[in-house]
Amino acid sequence: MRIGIVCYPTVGGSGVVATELGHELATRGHEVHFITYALPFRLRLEEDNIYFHEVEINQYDLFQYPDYALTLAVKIASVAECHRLDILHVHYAIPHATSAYLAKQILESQSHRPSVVTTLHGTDITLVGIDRAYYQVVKFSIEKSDAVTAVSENLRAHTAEAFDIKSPIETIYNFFIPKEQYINNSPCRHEFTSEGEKLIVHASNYRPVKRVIDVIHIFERIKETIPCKLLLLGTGPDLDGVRRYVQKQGLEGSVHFLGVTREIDLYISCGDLFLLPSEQESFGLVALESMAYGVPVVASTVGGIPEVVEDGVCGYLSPCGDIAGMTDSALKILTNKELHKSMSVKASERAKKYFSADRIVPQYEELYRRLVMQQSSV
Ligand code: GMT
Repeated sequence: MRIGIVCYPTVGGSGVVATELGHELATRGHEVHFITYALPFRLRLEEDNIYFHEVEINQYDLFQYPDYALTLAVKIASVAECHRLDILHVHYAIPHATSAYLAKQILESQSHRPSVVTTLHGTDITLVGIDRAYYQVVKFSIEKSDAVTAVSENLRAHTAEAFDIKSPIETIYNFFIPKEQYINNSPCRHEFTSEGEKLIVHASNYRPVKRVIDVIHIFERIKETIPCKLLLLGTGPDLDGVRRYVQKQGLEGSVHFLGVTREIDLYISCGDLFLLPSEQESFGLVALESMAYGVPVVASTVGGIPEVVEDGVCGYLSPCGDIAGMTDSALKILTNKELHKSMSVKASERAKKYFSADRIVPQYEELYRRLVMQQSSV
């Protein structure tokens, strides 16, 4: 099949999933066209069957704000026509699903038009989509897609209810492929810890929804009981506040700020525990990444996290904001070697069994085939 993928090219989970899906589809023989405003940061253009089409950002003086949704629609229409796309798979509803609808309208007179698949990732529904400024257009664009998927059962149910969607939304979970060289191997652990110290890791986009300050509060409490270090990956609006707090508490020697890195796997895989105390998380890709490397997760019982992290098996879940509960869970795991080992093994087994590319990618291929058949029978 010829498949167009629209996603955010930045470091967020939706862009990562879209990019890796594109690569998996390409290795399975499909022709994959990425359409976005910059090269997705994990895209390997040198690989077979992968193409990239850049969307221009219009800087016309009259526009106080760039009109990305429109230039994206025009680019989608032109790529779809030129490369006879069968499927257009857009990741993150805003504005991608709307631009896809518009592109299909532009192509109205064409005999061959792609079917539009919209994958909802989380904040496009729970945070931004639900905002009154976007609600109507998000509902409309979901309803006009030829198929809609959500990355967890929780997000599927939430979307159907919040947007009163009667048409089916399918749950297709995210997947993750761990890098062989970091499985059971932590080449850089010694850079952050001394003998006998535990390493706790957190990675996010430092938005309020991630509650990164809770990570620090939990870490402070763990540190009162056992020697440990904290590794913080990523960047975002709350990072400065976190840095200030770390300084105020005199924790600079115990907290490593690594910022944005392409080598996230290298660092996640060397942790003893991953902390994810988010207020909302439709899936929690980073929790899956940790599990795949055998790193147990302590997280909040929100959104799709319980579908990914099996409570008491691959880590522990507590209500959002329960600093004491998450601290106890973390200490339980970090002070009991056998428990840590068994959670580590079960976490990687679960990641492989339910969230591998081999399990998930065929579900997308099956969906695409269904749509292509429907289209050709019209
Ligand atoms: O976490 C974010 O706000 C970024 C967002 C994204 O687009 O990358 O993440 C969402 O999509 C990820 C991939 O499907 C999920 O793993 C995240 O849980 C989800 N974030 C939220 O729901 C807050």
